[in-house]
Amino acid sequence: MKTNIIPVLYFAAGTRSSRPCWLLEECGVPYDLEKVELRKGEHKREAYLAMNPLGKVPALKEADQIITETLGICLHIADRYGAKRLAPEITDTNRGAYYRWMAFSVGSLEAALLEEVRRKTAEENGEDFAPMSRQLSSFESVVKLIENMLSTSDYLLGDDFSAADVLNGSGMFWARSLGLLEGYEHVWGWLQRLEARPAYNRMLQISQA
Ligand SMILES: N[C@@H](CCC(=O)N[C@@H](CS)C(=O)NCC(=O)O)C(=O)O
Repeated sequence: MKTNIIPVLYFAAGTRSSRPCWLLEECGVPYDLEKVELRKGEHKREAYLAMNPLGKVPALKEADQIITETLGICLHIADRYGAKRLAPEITDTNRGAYYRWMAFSVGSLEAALLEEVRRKTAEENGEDFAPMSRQLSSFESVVKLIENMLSTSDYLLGDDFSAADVLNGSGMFWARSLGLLEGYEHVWGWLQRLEARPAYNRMLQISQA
């Protein structure tokens, strides 16, 4: 088994790639960062499409293994490099809750947020808003669930920070920038705790470099 492989993160600032970047910084392990210039269309060139045929960032390369999809990459990083600090162990009673919140970040939070972005765009263009699907949870129901969760604990899994805070927190930073978090004091407090983390700030510096 290969043990000393340095992962390479394909990254573009201001995108979902900030999530695995933040997580790698939390792990404190060596990794290489390959910046992908979206404006130059580098993610649509043959070399990149060979890694991710969808032409999207992020992607993670480890020797011959390529992982795409932010959630998949983050699940991998937390288990592989997190030294048991970013994900409860498989036998831990919190592992089920961890899976729930990791999946929630994409299946519920991100889906609801994308609907809010569509709603805002329709409003700005003076168009009627037609929901993508009635099956999606509303952003209000999603944020209320997180607000309720955080009224009794500092982080989504309780006292301990985990990769679930990175994924859901990143979504909520976006929601805050859209003005969707007024009145959710526990979510605001949690985001402030996340913003105070040195690894989060290193990720921001990397994004601005
Ligand atoms: N489901 C994918 C979505 C990735 C995605 O949409 N990435 C965006 C940036 S946040 C992208 O690469 N956009 C460039 C484009 O579509 O041309 C994931 O979670 O990784």
